[in-house]
Amino acid sequence: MADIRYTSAKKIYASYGVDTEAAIGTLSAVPVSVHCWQGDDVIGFDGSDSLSGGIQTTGNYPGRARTPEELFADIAEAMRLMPGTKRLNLHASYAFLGADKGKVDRDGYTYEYFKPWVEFAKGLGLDGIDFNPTFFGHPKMKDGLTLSSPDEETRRFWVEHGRRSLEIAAELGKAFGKPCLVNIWIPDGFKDVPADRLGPRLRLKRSLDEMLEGYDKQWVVPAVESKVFGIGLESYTVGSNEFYQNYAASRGICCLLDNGHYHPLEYVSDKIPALLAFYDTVALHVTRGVRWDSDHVVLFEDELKEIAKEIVRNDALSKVKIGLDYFDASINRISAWVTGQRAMQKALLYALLLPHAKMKELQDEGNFTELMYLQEEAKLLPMEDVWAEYLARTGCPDRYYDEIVRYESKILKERK
Ligand code: RNT
Ligand code: ZN
Repeated sequence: MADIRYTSAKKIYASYGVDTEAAIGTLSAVPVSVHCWQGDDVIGFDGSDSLSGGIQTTGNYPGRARTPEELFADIAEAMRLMPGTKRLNLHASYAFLGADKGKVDRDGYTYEYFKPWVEFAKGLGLDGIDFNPTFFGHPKMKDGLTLSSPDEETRRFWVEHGRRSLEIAAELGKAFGKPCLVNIWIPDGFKDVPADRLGPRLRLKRSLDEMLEGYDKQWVVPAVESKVFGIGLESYTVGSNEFYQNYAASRGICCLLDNGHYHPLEYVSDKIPALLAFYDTVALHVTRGVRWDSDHVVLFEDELKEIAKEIVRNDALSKVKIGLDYFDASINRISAWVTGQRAMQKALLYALLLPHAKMKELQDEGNFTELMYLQEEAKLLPMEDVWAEYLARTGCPDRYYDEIVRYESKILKERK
């Protein structure tokens, strides 16, 4: 049955000039960086027991991973249900400190503390590890500030954490023979009307320059992530979009666009080609904001399709680094992980199955009537059959909900 359906879909797509075999082949090779933090509500291993820094998880569904062992098991289970090429996106707060816990702080982290992750990721056959210094969930944030703090000791602590993170990332890159993306996001901002908006930005600029001095250009790709506001930090964000775009452009590093980090009528799908006109690399945090930067589970929705279309039709699959960033604690966390990753994969497949050359031609000819007709036709083409074939070839179960239920009743239920 599946065979018949795929054969028929292949023919239908071919009649539009689309090669489903090529689409499946391309999709299986695109790396998607899967965030480690969906499994434990962004808490980490290094001492924090709650989230701070303007971000929040909501919900208290049972089964949160409370230990490194539990998180490893959950990631392995989730990844088993995720088709395609995967990388692991790690935060520094997930360091294995062992006997050094309580003795070493984030300004003293080294690659040693992350070796278990490397072994783990290699065991799962992952493409590599990406890394994030963790500038939140820590007592050294002073008055909500880290790299932009006017307190020199605080600022230096975080600069050192950033430097250490870049060093760790170089080792991670070498370990997999692929560059490691290091995303810099800081929560710094103010709840209420600031008295000085420039000062913090000048300090952030200086801190970033100090952090990035001499980083390993072969193995590390640094990126900066802006946002509009955080919870409790509504009036001012030091690391705004304009700040980071100018910083990245002037320093030859990369921008990371999180699609929850803009005003609701601004679209990251439109920002991708704008940046591709100037940058070789653009990084993404794919998320889903509902009314605010809520980090809901990514779903197969219009804006996600547009994002995927901009990556695919601009031949930018190797230029755009796709990473996931959502955290839902109100449903089974493994299901949340898998659903979001599959939505990203579906969106990429959707985009890979569109007759882009023909559509561009119609646009350039000014034939907007036929373009609209074709865009509407394309929406109902039998992508489901190609998706099912893709899953079968990657060995991933089609109906993964049964697997979620099994793991929940066997493993998660035991976590009281
Ligand atoms: C926060 C940013 C940031 C974090 C992760 C955990 O608003 O999106 O990327 O979600 O680093
Ligand atoms: Zn993000």
